[in-house]
Amino acid sequence: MVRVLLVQPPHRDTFGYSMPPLGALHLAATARRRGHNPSFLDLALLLRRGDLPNDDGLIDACAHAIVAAEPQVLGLGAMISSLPATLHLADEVRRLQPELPILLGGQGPETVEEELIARHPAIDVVAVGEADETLSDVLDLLADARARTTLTAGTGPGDSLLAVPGLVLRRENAPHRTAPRPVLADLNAVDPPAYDLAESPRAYAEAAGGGEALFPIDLGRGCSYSCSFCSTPIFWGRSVRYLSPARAVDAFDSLAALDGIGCAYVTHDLFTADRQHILDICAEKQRRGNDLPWECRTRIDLVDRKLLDAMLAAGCRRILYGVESDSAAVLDSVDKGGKLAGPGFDVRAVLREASDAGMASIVGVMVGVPGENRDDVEANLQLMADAAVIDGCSLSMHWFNVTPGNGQGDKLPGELMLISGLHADLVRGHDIPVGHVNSKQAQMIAADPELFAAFRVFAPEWATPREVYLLTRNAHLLLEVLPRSLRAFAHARSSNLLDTLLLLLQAIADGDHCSPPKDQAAAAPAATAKAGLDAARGAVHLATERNEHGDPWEELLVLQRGAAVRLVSALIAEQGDERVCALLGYERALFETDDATLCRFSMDPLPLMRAMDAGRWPPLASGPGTRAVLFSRHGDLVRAHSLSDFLADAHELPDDAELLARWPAAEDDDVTRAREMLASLSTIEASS
Ligand code: B12
Ligand code: SF4
Repeated sequence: MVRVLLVQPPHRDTFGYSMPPLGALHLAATARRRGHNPSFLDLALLLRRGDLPNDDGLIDACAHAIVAAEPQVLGLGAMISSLPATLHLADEVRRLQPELPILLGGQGPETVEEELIARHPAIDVVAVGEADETLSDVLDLLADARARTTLTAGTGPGDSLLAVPGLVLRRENAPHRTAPRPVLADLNAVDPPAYDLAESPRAYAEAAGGGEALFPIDLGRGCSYSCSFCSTPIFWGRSVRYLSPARAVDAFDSLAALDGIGCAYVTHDLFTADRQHILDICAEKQRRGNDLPWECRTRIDLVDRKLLDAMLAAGCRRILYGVESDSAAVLDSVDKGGKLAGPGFDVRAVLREASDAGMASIVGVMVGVPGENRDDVEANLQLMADAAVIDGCSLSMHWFNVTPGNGQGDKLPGELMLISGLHADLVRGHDIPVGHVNSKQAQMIAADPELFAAFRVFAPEWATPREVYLLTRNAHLLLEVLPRSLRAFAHARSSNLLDTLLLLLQAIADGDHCSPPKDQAAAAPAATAKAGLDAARGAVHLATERNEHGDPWEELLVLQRGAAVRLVSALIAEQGDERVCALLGYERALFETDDATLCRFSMDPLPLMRAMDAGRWPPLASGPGTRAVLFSRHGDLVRAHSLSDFLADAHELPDDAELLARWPAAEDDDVTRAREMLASLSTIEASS
């Protein structure tokens, strides 16, 4: 029996929620079944909750927490983004407790296991790929104290571990790879995760600042495609494996029993690969009356209306699609192709169909793909703007980067670069606040381009790295909230979305937000805009970095959504014409009234939208969302009205008292706003 401590190293997740690493909980369950004594320590959770110092003392504090738990074996699980912190942590633990064996696993070490063993002496063993049985095989042997001692001595673990498939370890000071371990043929044989070792979903949600607790659930693994930027098929294999429908619903049942659980997060990357299997899981979930909501990830060319309806009925409420690009050439260049890049496949139509079914979508796109040109990027931004007005769609945009061994880095190694002050999208979350990648980790990354390829990016030809950085940080936030205003503003400037967004983001980042008022009449709005900008800047996280010339470079590391919207709105308000400003007023109102993910589709001023649909002003490629609900906020009270009805009544009844009598829930403010809207709409319609 071995006391093994499985640790999630400190990192910040980037999506505003946090969850335990499911892999570690699976491994713990197997270790327990096989007679060992596992425990679990989530340093990312402790960091998030403020139980660890968020400064240069972080790694030291983490190492002490590990040693205090008195494990006989330490298992660290890393994503590639958390690899530098993990290696730093391993060094510190080794310094404090030299005889403690340290195993590394997870998706971070994928394909660089030898380099890790060769260059990081604190790591004794790396588990390759799926490690459900591997860890326990190692623990069985490390139950022998002598095996533990020889392992950490660095000269060789004795011959016993060499017989365990799926490892890379040190033998005579050189990396040695044991026999490959095939992926598990039957996922039903994997032990259900030991959720009892982790804190509750409620605790995770509270640490993330409230909101809904989203916990991972492992219902399937693997992907039969081979997109060249993606590590999934390499890690999990090119065959798709699932839990049986009965076991899948058992997993939902165990999750549903956890304290505070709000939603299950299906970890499989290609969940709908086997359509019939998903239909069977959904039917079984409904049959058993499990109503836990869930979300999943898949390709957008692997869903259809019947499947979406069945998933929705079984509680699925959101799907993340890696759409990546609206250009077939770009998709083909990264082998994403398939039906998605084929003629006749219409991403927007699928998103609208999902929306009609009532299913929310997240549209993920990449920029900075080698070979991509300005038109390709513009096409992606237009796709995002189209998606943003489809009810239930949200957006995500990533700077293309490589993971070692996935083919891309091998093809174009010379073109990868590390830009000081700018971190690859993969590591977003580490750089904020500054200190997550401390100087030791930054040196590690800079000194080892092979191991840390994912921290480097391709420099595209269509923009400077800084522009790509600003775009990938903020474009999805802005397009999600202000799709119509941004389009209208671009149109008014006779420009496109790419140049318009770059202009706005550069102006904000440079602090050059307000040009002098053009005339006296414009002075007041400009002053208001300036005050708005100044206030918004207070909410922006700033950090001082040095660029490659050593000059201080104050970079906007991230604009919080509210700050991004306020800053850009203020700029548009300053520079846009009356029509653009009216539209901006609507979208700002949508954003500020309530939950933006709902409201931005909801409060479409219908006459304006009709004008837009008809292509009269400004031209839109596709129609807007259709739900017409007006939310209004009064202090903490949010009330919903049917906007079209309310506006229609306001139009029909010029007498405020009559209107209020017909709408008892409405207040004077609503009436005033409706009158303002109608006035603005008639101005817009008249001029369009
Ligand atoms: C859930 C998830 C998240 C969650 C939480 C992750 C967590 N705490 O574990 C959140 C949303 C926070 C997240 C964030 C990010 N994620 Co993520 N995420 C996933 C996802 C969808 C599921 C992970 C999972 O639970 N898998 C199922 C379990 C069973 O597998 P597993 O954890 O890998 O564990 C197995 C092995 O790795 C191994 N193992 C695991 N731990 C250990 C420990 C030891 C000691 C040993 C021996 C073995 C071992 O054994 C396990 C069982 O076989 C994966 C995709 C996927 N399908 O795996 C992406 C994935 C892990 N994420 C990825 C990325 C890129 C990110 C982000 C960088 C995204 C971004 N741009 O911000 C951030 C990074 C956050 C940060 N700052 O570090 C990549 C990682 C690529 C890589 N090679 O490392 C993946 C693979 C997606 C992809 N294909 O691009 N992510
Ligand atoms: S991007 Fe999606 S479809 Fe492509 S290999 Fe990765 S998981 Fe499979």
